[in-house]
Amino acid sequence: MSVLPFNQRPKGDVLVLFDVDDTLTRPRLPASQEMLDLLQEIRKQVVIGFVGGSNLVKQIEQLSVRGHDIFQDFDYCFAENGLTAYKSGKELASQSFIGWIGEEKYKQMVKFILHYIADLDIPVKRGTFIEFRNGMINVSPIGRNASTKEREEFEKYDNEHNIRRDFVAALKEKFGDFGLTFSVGGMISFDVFPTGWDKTYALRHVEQEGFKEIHFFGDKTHKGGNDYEIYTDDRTIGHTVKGPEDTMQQLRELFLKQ
Ligand code: M1P
Repeated sequence: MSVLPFNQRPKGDVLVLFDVDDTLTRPRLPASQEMLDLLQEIRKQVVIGFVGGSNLVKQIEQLSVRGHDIFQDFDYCFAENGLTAYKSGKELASQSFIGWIGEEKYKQMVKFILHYIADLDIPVKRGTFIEFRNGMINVSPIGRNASTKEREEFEKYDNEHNIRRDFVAALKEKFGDFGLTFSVGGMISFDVFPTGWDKTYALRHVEQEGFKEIHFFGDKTHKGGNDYEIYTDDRTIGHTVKGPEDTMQQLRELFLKQ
């Protein structure tokens, strides 16, 4: 499919950014054909991108599906809140979490986290309790190897027993002076990154592009949710969605109705 350069699209000075889980797709699941088609439809007019908390591998699993390719389908790909960034398929320069925090502080935190998880009495534990990423670490008490069913059960259990809330409180108490943000964005884990490296980080990559409007669509736009900062940022027009169906409906209203 041939894609018009930004300045040849009717609204090439409008950027529309999307969260991934529960905005473009069901959490951790592939996008529907309907969603993928609709995104290409609105892309004929505007510039589009995603800003996910997850790493790029997971976004590829969710969006490079049904013969699609994220690098061809999205003008901007922002993984890990924009710490991994691509424009028109080309990688943009970025920073790293480990470079920022340093090995010593990181080691102290890993020791604490793994001891804390070892002592946690929860019904199920799997593997990969810390996922080391470019711009953050992701910590999961049950482990990232949990199956879809185990994820759902953990989320329910966590809602009753506040496992993640208490874990984050313990980390804040111990490492409050490290300048970190702890963000619960999904079902089984929380992200840890330098304060300010939330989804607004992605906006740094488009600052010089002169967009007149930047729309952001996300589901976790409430305070404490991982879409909150970019949703409330002065540079964006925020839209809260209830899930992929709602995103599609709002997109049709905003961009396809004449
Ligand atoms: O995109 C939201 C979150 O998705 C995953 O969370 P979980 O595995 O807990 O459902 C993670 O990739 C997390 O980093 C991300 O913020």
